[in-house]
Amino acid sequence: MTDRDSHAGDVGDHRRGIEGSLARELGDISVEVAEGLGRFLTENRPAELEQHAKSTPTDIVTQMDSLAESLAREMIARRRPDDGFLGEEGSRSSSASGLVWIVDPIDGTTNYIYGLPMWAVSVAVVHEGKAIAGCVHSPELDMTASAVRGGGAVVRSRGGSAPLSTSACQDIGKALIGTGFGYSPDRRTSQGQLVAELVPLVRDIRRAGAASLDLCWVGAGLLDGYYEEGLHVWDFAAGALIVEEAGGTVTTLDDESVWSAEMSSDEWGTIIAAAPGVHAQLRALVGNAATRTA
Ligand code: LIP
Repeated sequence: MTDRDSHAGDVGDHRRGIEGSLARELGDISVEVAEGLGRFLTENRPAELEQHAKSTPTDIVTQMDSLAESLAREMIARRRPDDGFLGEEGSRSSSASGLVWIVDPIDGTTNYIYGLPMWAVSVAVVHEGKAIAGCVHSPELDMTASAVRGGGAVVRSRGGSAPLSTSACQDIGKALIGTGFGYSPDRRTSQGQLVAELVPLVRDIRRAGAASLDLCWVGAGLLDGYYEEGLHVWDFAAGALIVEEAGGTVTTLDDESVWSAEMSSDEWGTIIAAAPGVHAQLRALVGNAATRTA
């Protein structure tokens, strides 16, 4: 394809939505950036991490979060100079192309600080507020999950690769459900009360500490569902696309789409991601429990 053709393809894609070779190129870039940050974060981890509190004393950012976000911005700008950027640690730039890259450089920062393996780099690119391609890469778990809208979701791990598909679970009482908790004590109190309501009604609960990984595990059928209140778009943009392309359903508690042209940095309400056989049951369970514990 000549440069002109690729630019023509760019313009055409934007008018009719992003598809075909551009979507695949964006998917490749999301994997390249996520894995590049993964190498940086593991190979350059210092003996001592500088820790600064954000919204609460336990909501921490390290120098590695900030450095990785800068690296993501540089890598993307080299390949897609006209695209916008929105990062967890404050990087923002407007888009001249209609595409915006949304990056959580370390999802699961607490796990990264403690040396627990459940942390990941999450990279997504959105067009008109809807993820077109995305990647969640976990260096410590040797896992790279990625998806292109309309092209399915795949995982590469331990030298092999396979398509992702959500579980066949049809009964919420036998469902393994992931969740997470916010950083504010008040929110954690209500989230703790809610999870206590759910525990006897599902198979079990898992709390790993990284939304992007929880979402990948729903896409892989390793969890039957996941819910969490108070995420930001950088936590879920790539993982939600992976769930959808793996055959799962992702909505808000009110059964609304999680894709919004706003794609702001604000906190979201509760997100429900699940295999199709239990999404409605999980949403009802969480909704009823939230009403009882409000
Ligand atoms: C994390 C989320 C996780 C939530 C954690 C934390 P961070 O994001 O991915 O689902 O339960 O409390 O918010 O702050 O590590 O990027």
